[in-house]
Amino acid sequence: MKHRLLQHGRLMPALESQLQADFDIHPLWSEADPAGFLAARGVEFIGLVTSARIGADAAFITSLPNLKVISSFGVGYETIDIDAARRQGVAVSNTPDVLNDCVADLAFGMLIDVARGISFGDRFVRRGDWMRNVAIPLATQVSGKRLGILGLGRIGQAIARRSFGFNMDVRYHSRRPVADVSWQYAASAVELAEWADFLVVACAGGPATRHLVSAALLEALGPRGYLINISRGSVVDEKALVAALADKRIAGAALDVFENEPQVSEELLSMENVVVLPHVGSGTHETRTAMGNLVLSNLKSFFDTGRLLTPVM
Ligand code: 8YV
Repeated sequence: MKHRLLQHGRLMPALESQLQADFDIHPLWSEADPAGFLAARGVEFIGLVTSARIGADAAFITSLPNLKVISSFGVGYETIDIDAARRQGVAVSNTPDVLNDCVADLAFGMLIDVARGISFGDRFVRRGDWMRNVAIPLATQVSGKRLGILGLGRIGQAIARRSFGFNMDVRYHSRRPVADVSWQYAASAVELAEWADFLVVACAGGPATRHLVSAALLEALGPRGYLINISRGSVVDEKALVAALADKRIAGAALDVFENEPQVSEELLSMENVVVLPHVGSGTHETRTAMGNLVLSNLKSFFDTGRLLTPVM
């Protein structure tokens, strides 16, 4: 007999097909009245498949009284109420590690883009400014500069390693110093920003890091400093960021995530020294396939052995 699972939100077609083949899975999005459906039939489900974007809040989890396991697509799990899951004895897994390289690649690409003006140069050529002999502004060199990393987890370390080829000096700030790394620890996020030429945000989202990139931190980053965010929009006080960019109190920003995504403020869209991307840190065939496989193998492992491969707690 196949295990009865609920799917919260759409997933990649290949993953949806495999879930349908392996499980008795019900797509909640097909319900006209999801709350009514959960009230009537929530008891049926022992597993939930969701994603970092959609998550599962406390009310959602309690509407599934027989739930045993949540397998989530994505490394971030701030949208899942872990305390509620724990209270109900529900095991939760995410998809860490398989996306480290992919997200770190993009972070570095964004860093080079905003410093060297790759997206800007592309727009410049396409709109005919080169032909019209418009002066080409000089950019900022990347090699040899100071790279500050906010959050030296698995992704942060993959970003730090990429700096070797660019001969950059790396420091980081995390909740606490990380053992067995050679990069210097900065005592605070503001101290790190003060030192850095490029500040890459790679910490987890959620209430603990909300607006860690504050007006004061941006002030410390300064008019020659660049902000790169591949973590969560919530980490950056976006109003403060827009104000700092508008007043040229920082040099530029490259953002893959936003406070209110998919909405991006008109101010950010109008700035030439801002690179904007649609939350695609893990968005390659290779990585999304690996994430999907980990969603499946976590479920298989849980139902076979009672243990998840990559539990979040
Ligand atoms: C996901 C992400 O693509 O892994 C995460 O936490 O933010 C992305 O890699 C996406 O959020 C999955 O829903």
